[in-house]
Amino acid sequence: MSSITFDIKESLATITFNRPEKLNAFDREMALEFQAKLDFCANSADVKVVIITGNGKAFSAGQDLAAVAGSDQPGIGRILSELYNPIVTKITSMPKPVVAAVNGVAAGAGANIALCCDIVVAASSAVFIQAFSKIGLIPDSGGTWFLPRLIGWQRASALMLLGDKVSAAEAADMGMIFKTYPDPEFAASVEKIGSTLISMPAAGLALTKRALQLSMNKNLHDQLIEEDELQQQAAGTPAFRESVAQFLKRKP
Ligand code: T3D
Repeated sequence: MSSITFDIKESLATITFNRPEKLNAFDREMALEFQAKLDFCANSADVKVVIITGNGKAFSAGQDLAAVAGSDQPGIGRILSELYNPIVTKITSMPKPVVAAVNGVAAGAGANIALCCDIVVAASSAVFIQAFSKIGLIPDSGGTWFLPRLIGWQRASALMLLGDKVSAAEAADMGMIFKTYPDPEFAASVEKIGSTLISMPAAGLALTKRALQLSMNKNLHDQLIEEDELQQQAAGTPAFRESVAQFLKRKP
């Protein structure tokens, strides 16, 4: 059975982590397969929006700790450069919205892969754990970059040092994620987010993602220049002209 399942419906691609008996922990094969699916989504004209989720009761418990103890595994540095860093880069550089639909526990790299996505939503029973400190590691997969920017340095520092469990509701309250939905409504709510994104002009979404990412490292003056440049690109698309024409045709 494949450790990743993949499905495309009406331009909405769903990548599902599929090692439920291991809480969707990543071994090397799963991480490489995930990378391949992200590459496909980035390059395929059939995909406008990507949803990442997990099968079973977990989103992902991060690195498979049993696999990392094996003698044929690369060292930690190589695990990051070969497996996790490319995943984060592929998600953040993909010119399409990527939604993390966190259906259950998200720990370690599993949590931080969710947090690098463009929209992060969670089922109410989900929890987020910066599990690294408990096993003597530092948070990786972009966690030290994203988490302080999402929730502020102090809360990020405390969560990363203590390794506390954060409920979906707490995560939403502190701005770590966008929203939480009751478990029974989760799948339908994620589908609605997907269909809303699909219905919108793709180039504008891609340029919005780019603008937000650029803003992370720029002052206001430089960001205004970036907005000017990106808005010119957006305004030059047929989708913009068609959408404005449609709007102006609306009946009062
Ligand atoms: O070299 C490097 O490692 C660098 C890269 C690091 C990236 C990382 O992600 S490091 C962080 C790795 N992840 C963790 O430390 C989390 C470990 N897991 C847990 O703390 C707990 O499992 C959870 C809090 C996530 C969930 O707890 P619970 O009580 O709901 O489930 P459980 O009973 O602990 O786990 C269920 C099964 O999944 C169990 O297997 P079994 O006993 O039924 O056969 C457990 O061993 C397995 N499992 C859970 N997490 C992992 C795992 N197996 C391998 N690796 C895991 N990370």
